[in-house]
Amino acid sequence: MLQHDSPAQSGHPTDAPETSSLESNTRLVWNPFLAEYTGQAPARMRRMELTDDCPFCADLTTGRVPPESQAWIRPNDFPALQPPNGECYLLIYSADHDRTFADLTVPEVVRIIGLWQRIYAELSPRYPCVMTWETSGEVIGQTQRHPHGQTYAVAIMPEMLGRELAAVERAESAGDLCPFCAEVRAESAGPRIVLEGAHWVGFIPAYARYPYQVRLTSRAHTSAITGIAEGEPMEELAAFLPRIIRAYNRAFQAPMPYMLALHQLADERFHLHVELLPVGRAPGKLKLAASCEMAWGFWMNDSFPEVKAAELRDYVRREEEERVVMEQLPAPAQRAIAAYREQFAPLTESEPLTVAWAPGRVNLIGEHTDYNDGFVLPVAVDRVIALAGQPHAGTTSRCYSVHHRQRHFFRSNRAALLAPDRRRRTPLWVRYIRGVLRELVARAATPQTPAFNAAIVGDVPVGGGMSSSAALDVAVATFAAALGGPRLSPLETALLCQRAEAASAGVHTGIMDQAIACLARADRALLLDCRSLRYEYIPVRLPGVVVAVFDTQVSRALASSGYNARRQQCEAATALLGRLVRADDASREIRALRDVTTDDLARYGARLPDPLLPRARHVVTENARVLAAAEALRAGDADRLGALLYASHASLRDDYEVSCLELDVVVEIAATVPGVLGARMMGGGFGGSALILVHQDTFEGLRDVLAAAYPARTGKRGELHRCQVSGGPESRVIALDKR
Ligand code: GAF
Repeated sequence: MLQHDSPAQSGHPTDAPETSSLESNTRLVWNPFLAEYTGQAPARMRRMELTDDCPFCADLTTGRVPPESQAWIRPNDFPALQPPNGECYLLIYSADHDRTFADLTVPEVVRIIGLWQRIYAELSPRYPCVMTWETSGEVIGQTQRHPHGQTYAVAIMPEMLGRELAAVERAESAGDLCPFCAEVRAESAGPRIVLEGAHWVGFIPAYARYPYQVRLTSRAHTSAITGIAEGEPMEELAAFLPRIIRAYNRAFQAPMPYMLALHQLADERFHLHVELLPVGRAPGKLKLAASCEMAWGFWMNDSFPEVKAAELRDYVRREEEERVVMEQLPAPAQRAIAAYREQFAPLTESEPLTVAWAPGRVNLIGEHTDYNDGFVLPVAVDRVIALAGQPHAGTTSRCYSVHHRQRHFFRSNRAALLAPDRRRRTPLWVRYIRGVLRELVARAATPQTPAFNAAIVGDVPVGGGMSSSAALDVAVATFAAALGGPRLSPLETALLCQRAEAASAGVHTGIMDQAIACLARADRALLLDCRSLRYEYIPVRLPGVVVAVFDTQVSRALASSGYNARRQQCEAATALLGRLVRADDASREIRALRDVTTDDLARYGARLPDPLLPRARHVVTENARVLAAAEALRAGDADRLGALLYASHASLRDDYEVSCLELDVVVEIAATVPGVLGARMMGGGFGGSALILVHQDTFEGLRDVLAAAYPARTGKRGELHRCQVSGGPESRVIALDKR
């Protein structure tokens, strides 16, 4: 595994040669005054220092253990020690140049601990001391930023470990407990504790040299890292190490240079502990060693350990709380927070961060019925658009869209929002945001939304027929409310967002997308009467059935599609049918196609100019299908629901003519797969996504069939997603520390 020459033959560490030959690259020199060795290694002057060309990134094959892993052990090219005096190895932890030890997950640190064990097991039989460490920070001499640590196997006993061993020996001859075990007992639950668990105790020693110096000692008496059992003891260590470093970063509001060193010896009396030595003494105050420390070895701690331990405890607790909150957020909300941190001014503790999100939707059935005062049956899915940001006292709001990789700003005080946007090139996503804010300020006597900076991230495919624009609108309204702007009811919000979309994008949509984005509930479909805006939740109880969506990757924008044209055709059909019906029956009023029956179509349809009859027929039959689908859903009848989906697609394709080749192909292919219950195009049409109801056991098979057949027939790739029926918009105010 490890490459090395013959070990030192000299035996006892204190027998190490006082000097090795001058030809050697490294040597140990005895200091008779301080009774300690100094290493000398002139080759280290040639080390490559912090260049942009990372030598580790350049070679991520040599020394990989085990193969395919994300871990590498290599001999150090610029060793401080060579046999017989010692050996030096590099431990590279990640292929990702920009990660740090503090960013690593528990399983990743467990893997690193496995490396530490491996290298210790290899070297400890041949050397009295194996020093493993991990460091970060230029000021403490780290020459490569790529996440890595080192191990030195040394032929002598380093001074500090020698003294620690002597303490153990003194205790033993006095018949006392191991002093490390005694220290763990004394510190547990005491004022110097930073964090403690069932297996490890982290504290600032009473005699610490540095304000934030932490010792992490195992509760079980074991002399080296190889004594740490897999499972809980190892996982706790793996969780604690990065947690302490993250607490340092919080304390210093910046990545804090530190050294993380394993103290271990192949002597059963010794007690393994990890020393963490941050070199900062206070934020903005880096000091490696004061004069009295450098010149006399007399350390002067600038603080009391109890005070600093309380501080670190608090950072650890806050970090834990933040982690719990973060884990509960949808992935885009987490990414929006990260993007906000990257793109905007550093966070301060006094200004909490607000994050808000709203879902995309899958419409089970009821397409192009909403603007005809008809019925729809959508569900929200587990894909959202999220905004994360902070308010500020100015008048200019700044937004960064991760999807568009664009940053944009606009004046967001009342007067500026109410004035027309004269900038011709304002991107659509900004027009949506501004449009919602404008509608909010246009309402009389509502609280004002403060100006803000925010980052936007979503996983609702843009132009994918899952209503990303309504999700953005509703997320903005939810964000504004959380910042102190107007708090509206879900339906008021939906109507406001519908107006905003019409004004900012010029698309006169129905109310369905905004309504489901505002009103959604997990595991429920929304049966919405788009005339009265009365609604009913119907549980989606279809055991073993997956709601799948196939993104055709034909992007479409409502504005440029025939959406508005269809709407006008419906209005024209309504007007004509209204006149014809009332001529025969003055008591009837036809306000929208909702009021037309199939009998009316049979009787008057021939008098409608082309293409108004098929357009009206779609709406009339689709409304009936929605009500039938609601019944099927209530009864848990997935087959019936599936059949209605196919019928809806045929109607949208033939009568309403809003499908396209790709959508038809998906539905055709899906229909050939046993286990598929039904499929249809979804949303405005002309591209976007198709909905497929499929038995869970068939889902993967369907994916394979589509992956082969869809590209063959369309030349496009497409993608199948499984969706969860999820809840509506939410916001959180999170106290996040600056890092
Ligand atoms: C788009 C619109 F925004 C909705 O209002 C609805 O009309 C849908 O197309 C078609 O059913 O998503």
